[in-house]
Amino acid sequence: FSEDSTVTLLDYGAGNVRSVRNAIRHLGFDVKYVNKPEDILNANLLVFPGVGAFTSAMHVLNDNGLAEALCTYIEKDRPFLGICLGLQLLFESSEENGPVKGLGLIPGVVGRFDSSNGLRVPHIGWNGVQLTKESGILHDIEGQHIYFVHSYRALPSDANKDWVSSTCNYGDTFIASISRGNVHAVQFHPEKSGVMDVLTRHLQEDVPGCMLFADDIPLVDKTREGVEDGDVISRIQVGWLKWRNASGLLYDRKVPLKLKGKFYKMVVRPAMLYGAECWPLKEKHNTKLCVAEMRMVRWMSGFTLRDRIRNEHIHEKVGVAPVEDKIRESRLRWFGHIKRRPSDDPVRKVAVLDLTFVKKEVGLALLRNFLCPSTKSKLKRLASGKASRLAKRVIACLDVRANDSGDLVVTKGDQYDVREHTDENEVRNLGKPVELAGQYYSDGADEVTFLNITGFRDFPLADLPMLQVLRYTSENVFVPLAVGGGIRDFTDANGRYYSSLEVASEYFRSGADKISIGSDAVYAAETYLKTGVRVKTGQSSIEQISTVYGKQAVVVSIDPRRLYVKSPEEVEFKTVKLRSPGPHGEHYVWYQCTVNGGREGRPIGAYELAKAVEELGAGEILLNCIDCDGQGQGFDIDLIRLITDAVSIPVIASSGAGAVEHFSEVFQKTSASAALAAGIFHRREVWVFKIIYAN
Ligand code: 1PR
Repeated sequence: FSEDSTVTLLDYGAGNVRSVRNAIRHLGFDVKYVNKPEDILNANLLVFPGVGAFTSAMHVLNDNGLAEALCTYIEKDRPFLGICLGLQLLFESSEENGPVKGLGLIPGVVGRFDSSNGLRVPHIGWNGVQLTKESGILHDIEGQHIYFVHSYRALPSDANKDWVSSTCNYGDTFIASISRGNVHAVQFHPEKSGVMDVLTRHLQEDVPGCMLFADDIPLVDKTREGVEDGDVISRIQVGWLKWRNASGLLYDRKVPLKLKGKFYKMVVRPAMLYGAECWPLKEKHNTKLCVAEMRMVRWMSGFTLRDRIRNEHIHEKVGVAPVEDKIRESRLRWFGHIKRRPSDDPVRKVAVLDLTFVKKEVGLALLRNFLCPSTKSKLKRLASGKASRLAKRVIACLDVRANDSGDLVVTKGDQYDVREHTDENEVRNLGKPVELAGQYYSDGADEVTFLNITGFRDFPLADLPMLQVLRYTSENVFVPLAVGGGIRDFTDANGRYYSSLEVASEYFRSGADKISIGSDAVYAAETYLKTGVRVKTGQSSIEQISTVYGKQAVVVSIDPRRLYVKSPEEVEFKTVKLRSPGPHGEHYVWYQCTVNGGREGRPIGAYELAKAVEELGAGEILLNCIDCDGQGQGFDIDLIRLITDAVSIPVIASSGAGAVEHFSEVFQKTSASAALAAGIFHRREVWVFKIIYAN
């Protein structure tokens, strides 16, 4: 390897390479782009962050002579890192819009995930990998969750087993990474797998709620040794345990874990990444058995008690994590909170433990291992145990618009009304977009979504501040960024026509990983359904953008509102039977789609729209609900069930979160893949993100 700290980046202009560039720069390297085949042949470190669709990528590579140069470079075992499509293109061919020939360096065909058995495709979110051989760059991701977003995958076989360095499970076991010599490629996105230190940060502040804290438990090591799913660690060896209850009384306990007379056992579930369940083993003092039906996943929950307790002992004990090599740190400590359940006697509360492990920017560690091979440590042993499962995502949403003074602000409405009810009637201002996005990233959000809520009337390419927001945000936020608002065809005042694809491309170039289409998706679905024969014209924004950038990059944002009816026959759209009668004694509701920020109702239901946009090529649905927006009363479970049943692409539940429990509820009662919230995060009512749930 050369001492040169310049990384050559192969950008063929079909997606967001900005975040890869930013991640590389963040690690102290310069970036140079490939313009011609010689740039590849002369590279010292070549990164190929393939994004978009296989066919268009291969066209660009073939047309510019880049394909041949790439093969020569890789065959010479020069340092190479392919990301996502950058892995797939190395195989013989892909079924994506094909079959289409790939570079043919690795035996195998890239095929689509099989969604026929109820699997939601694309595979979007945080999943774990199993290392199958030592690669020199993967050791920091062992046992961690990392970010995937793709509909196609290559499968391991005898023919390619020399290449495969890790696998992941989603429906079937697919190739998560390949490594041979200096050539590496990963199906996941290291540049989007950054997770900041959640725990340490929050322990430096006053924390609302009670906390349990235990130090030096051996569970971490156990997990790393591959404890099997279902293993029981009945005696949790805690160094010490301190607990203040709601009245401020301090409890101090040594092993085994025993809380207010209840013992807990813990079942390790590596399938959920650090997941565990705990419940009372025995009852003492005749206390009613309270099942702490907790599922734990990555990170931790928010707090449910209203009491604010200053817990100096916790602060003192933990302080700032003594982490020398911050990137390597993947274990820390765990703590929990006391959760009051409505049915509980307030004196005898259910004690719930949340496991929390703090890890640091795992994906960046992988990039660093590739860029600075001297820092790499040998993988001591390969992970065993069962494969992990895709985790549910928690997404922070920032509704953005210009206020009356022209500044771009984060705002938040109640049922889409974002104005203060004062004499001035000003736009509610909740902060600055870049700052808040950075805050939510460091709080542990899985994704950040920006919605340019006046995009339906302002042309986004004239809205340079929004593009700037994306550019600045993507410099320091290493989780996926989605952006919506105004994605449609447009003719400006000078008569210049911009296709929705051009608009989306500008967003991708500025740092977006996904774009979200609202109003235009409604019109596209209406046109598509109107013909009765469901002919795809290829002209809609959904079709155009997903063809070039891949389905996984296209989200459709639905803004439905409830309309109550006495019987399903009253409307031609799918209705839901109400559990309690509507405002005028109705027994059914249908969800009418709206456009222009909820201002105009359209003759199409959310169910019909969801099905149509999936057929047109959307990869994900962001499901809002105008009635619930900003109300803090929980998600509309009926609506979410209606839509998750209608489609096989991932659905993001949105609107109405007002407490941590609402996240648990939506994940327990529906098959939503992610939950999005705005108000509770902006108001700092819940500020620890990684909510307690995995399947
Ligand atoms: O139609 O393609 O230009 O897209 C416009 C986008 O802007 C759509 O995604 C639409 O949902 C959004 N939008 C337009 N007007 C508003 C508004 O609020 N006046 N925001 C708006 C929609 C809803 C969610 C909100 C959740 C969670 N906001 O994004 O963040 O309801 O809120 P909560 O947790 O506080 O309840 P186009």
